[in-house]
Amino acid sequence: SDTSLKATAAASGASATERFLTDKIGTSAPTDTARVDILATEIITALHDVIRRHQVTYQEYDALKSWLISVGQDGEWPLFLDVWVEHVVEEVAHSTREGSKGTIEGPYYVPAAPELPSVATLPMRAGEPGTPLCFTGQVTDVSGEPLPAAVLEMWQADDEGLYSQFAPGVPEWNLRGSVTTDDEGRFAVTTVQPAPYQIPTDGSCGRLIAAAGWHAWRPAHLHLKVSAPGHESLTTQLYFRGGEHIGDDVASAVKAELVLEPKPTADGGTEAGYDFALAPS
Ligand code: MBD
Ligand code: FE
Repeated sequence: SDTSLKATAAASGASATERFLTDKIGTSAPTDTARVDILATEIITALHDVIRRHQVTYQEYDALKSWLISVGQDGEWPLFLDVWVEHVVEEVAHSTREGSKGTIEGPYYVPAAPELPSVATLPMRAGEPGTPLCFTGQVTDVSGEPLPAAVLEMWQADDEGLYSQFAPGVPEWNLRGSVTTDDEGRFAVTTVQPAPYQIPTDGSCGRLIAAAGWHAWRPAHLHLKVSAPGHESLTTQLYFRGGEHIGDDVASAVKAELVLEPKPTADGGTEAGYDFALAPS
């Protein structure tokens, strides 16, 4: 494929940083002084402990300083945090929540995607590459009562692993939509199977991965935000049984409950079902 169309660190990092500053600023209210004192002190102390335990050198300290500066220059703080930190925040936030499992949001959500009916096709290009996927299911409360007019926001990478609005050359709302469930809480969405996603290798996060001998891959996934009045919104992802990197997601965001069982269809496509149960708010 044409490497000029690959998501570069500069392009996707700058977009993800801009997105975060637009959507999330103001929602992160400052906590009280005592809380900041404890958290900041313990984080800094944890770093001191690593330096002592591993006898970190001045050369390594300067490499760290230079790398931290470059993460900001590349706009890759959203990527770094969502890949290596968010999964623990999500675990802590939702450890006792009833209903379907959530997982990390990641850096590529965009609010206000095109509104679609309960039976819909995600916006896509004519001849969108990839295996057609019919994704069906039902949204209920935790007792199994259907939730009509629940909203299922979906976003995903295309067959090349590119996200619209974060990779160049992809139409603005490609493979993004807000689906409303029918009066039984059901939906049926036609899309294409996403490809596994490789985080940009040409930026600071890529340099860390190469330097540490890790890999840069996430398994193929659908992102979802499911919401209904009177219920807690669910941010989650769904994966595909047997998909590459299901067992070694760089972002540690796979859970056993979130793996779809895709079945081939007569017309050469794939179908998969998933039901969502939302906790009361
Ligand atoms: C992704 O597509 C993603 O979902 C996460 C969490 C991080 C980087 C890219
Ligand atoms: Fe993703």
